[in-house]
Amino acid sequence: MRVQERLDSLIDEVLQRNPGEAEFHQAVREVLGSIAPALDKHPEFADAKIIERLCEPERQIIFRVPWEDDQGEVHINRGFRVEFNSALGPYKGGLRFHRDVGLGTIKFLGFEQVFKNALTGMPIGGGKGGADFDPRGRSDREVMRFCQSFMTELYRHIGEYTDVPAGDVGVGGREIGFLFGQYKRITNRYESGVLTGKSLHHGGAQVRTEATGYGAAFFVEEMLRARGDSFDGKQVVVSGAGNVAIYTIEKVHQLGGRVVACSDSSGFVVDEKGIDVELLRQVKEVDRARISAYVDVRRDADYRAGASVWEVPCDVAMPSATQNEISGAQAATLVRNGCIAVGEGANMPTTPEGVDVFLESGAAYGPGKAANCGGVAASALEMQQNASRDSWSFEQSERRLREIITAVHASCHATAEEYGMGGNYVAGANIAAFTRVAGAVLALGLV
Ligand code: NDP
Ligand code: 2IT
Repeated sequence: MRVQERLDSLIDEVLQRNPGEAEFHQAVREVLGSIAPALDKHPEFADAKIIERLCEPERQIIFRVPWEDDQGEVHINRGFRVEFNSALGPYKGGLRFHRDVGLGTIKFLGFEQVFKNALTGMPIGGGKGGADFDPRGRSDREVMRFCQSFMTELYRHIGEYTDVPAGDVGVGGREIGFLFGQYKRITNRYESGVLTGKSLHHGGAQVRTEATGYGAAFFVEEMLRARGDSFDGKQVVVSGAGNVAIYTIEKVHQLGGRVVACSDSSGFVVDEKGIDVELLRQVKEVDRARISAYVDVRRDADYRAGASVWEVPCDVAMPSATQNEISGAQAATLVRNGCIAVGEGANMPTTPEGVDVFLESGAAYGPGKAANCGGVAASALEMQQNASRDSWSFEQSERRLREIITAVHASCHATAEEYGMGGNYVAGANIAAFTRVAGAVLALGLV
């Protein structure tokens, strides 16, 4: 059977074995659609059924999370941890708290994480977890009770050599603090390396908070540099207004670009003078308010409710909110408006139709597993500091992050060239990541 036919039948098998998990199917199709040339070169991976093994999580944990709100009403949520692959190191990946979370979402994120983590070159496997808990509008005390209940089950599955969660949508410094507090209390172990994204009080690392956004900006800078271009004078649109978006905006400004718009799930803000990061941080991180509050202070900025931020013309688009937030039509609008580069801060933010539009347009398109790997790479640096009871300066940490992103870009770029698909970062990222993780799986024997 031809390699691509074999991969297509594997995709069919994954779809049948995992019904109703549309986002997981999409992520599997994306990777298996790119790696045929790598299998041609490495028939040993097919003989040992490495791809079948990569598509089946090593372990999937689903649990009940009961908690009480401030009025004494009882709520029951569902918690997840999918431990996908540990060939390269302990399972590593974030926790997402969002009302739409289900097993298919966590599996897509865990699958992506395996390849993303392989790309970083760090010793980390891949996993993901979370809950269908909606933190919006909840008090600090409610969030604390939820986190404590969630950890009361999760603690038995994690550990610095086993599985190391971090943040994702809805899980930031506040939640990691509550989760670490409960882990420490239950286990009576000050095991800093069990979670990353901790505060600086508890063994957290400099630059972890900023790393995903900073890394995405560095990755786009590298893509532009490879074309003899730079951020200088570029108009940039960022979606989202959370952790990734805020630090993407900050770094793009430092690199010479101007971010004119950002968004949340209710609408978007356009500020032609450039988004004021300090104000955005105040609105989102301190006040925990909606983005519409930005224009209450910056009176010359515009807020548009219910509209898509991708209508705003830009040279560079940096989706940093959620999966499938750029449709084929929205990608076409971006390209028509002159967009020449896309760097995905979010995981799988572009639909397959949108990806085709970007690739056909010749834009530099940096897929999430490459463009947003700075976050998890900085988590691996946090684990390294925890293991050696050390802490590095901000400058040293940012320098390491920059080196890692430069190396990831070079690896994606060179791999695409090597396989005759120069400029295609989807192929470059998938093949480079697959080759590394497949080699590690194979060498462990049939486990
Ligand atoms: P945050 O919770 O800090 O912020 C999320 C932002 O995205 C908010 O502005 C939110 O708006 C918006 N958003 C979330 N879900 C949706 C949705 N369904 N529709 C529209 N807007 C939505 O999360 P992060 O910034 O950490 O994560 C953003 C993306 O980056 C995710 O895809 C995540 O997986 C990815 N990522 C995060 C990393 C990290 O280190 N944190 C690392 C690598 C990738 P609203 O408040 O209205 O919901
Ligand atoms: O999607 C991601 O890479 C993250 N949410 C960060 C994971 C981590 O372990 O730092």
